[in-house]
Amino acid sequence: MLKKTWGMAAGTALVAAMVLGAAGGASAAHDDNPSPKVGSYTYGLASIQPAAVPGGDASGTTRVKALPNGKLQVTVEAWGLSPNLPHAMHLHGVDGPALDQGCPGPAQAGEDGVVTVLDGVPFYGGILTSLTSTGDVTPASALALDRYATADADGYLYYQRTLSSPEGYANADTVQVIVHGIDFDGNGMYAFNADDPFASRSSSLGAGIPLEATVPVLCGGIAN
Ligand SMILES: [Ca+2]
Ligand SMILES: [Ca+2]
Ligand SMILES: [Cu+2]
Repeated sequence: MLKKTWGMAAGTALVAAMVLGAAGGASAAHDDNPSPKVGSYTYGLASIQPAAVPGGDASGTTRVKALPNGKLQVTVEAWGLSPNLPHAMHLHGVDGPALDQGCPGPAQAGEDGVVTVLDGVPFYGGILTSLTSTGDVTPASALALDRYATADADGYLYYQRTLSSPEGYANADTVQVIVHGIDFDGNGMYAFNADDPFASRSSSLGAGIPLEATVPVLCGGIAN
């Protein structure tokens, strides 16, 4: 389980490194938008990691629904995640005019063989909204793992929350939904394990954060 010490440090690092300003001017229409008042966008969530990365083979779906009252309902369903662990999830977006870069894939892993959070940023951008289950949803909660949905013993995760005024609203048709967290060594926690080739590594967000806690697993968006 998470240690509060690095969890807090992680939040700070994320804010410093990744927060983008309010999403600007996204106005692109979407083929599946059923009405001008209710925008509902359904995405498939696809695995990001190369096949050689243990625990990276997951799948899922998500629906981002802009309600007429200005709220945003986000639903995430996923299979094949690391079981019995919380999974940080965010709406990511690229700031500026509607611009969707799609999702990163195995090709973005580079020499270390893993697609880290920062490897994916050129594609999915920074964090617009933290998809926590309770409390704050700003980027400050990016790694508040005690408030994220937990996958069950089979690696199934369900999340639904109606957000009052999320930054993701303006970009509801261009955001990427990213699900994070792989228990590489299967020991039931996100932690450093010097004996494991993957669990021994640090997150791209900070040397004190285990790669396990932040590594992106699933990505979905309009470009999929
Ligand atoms: Ca990499
Ligand atoms: Ca582990
Ligand atoms: Cu994220």
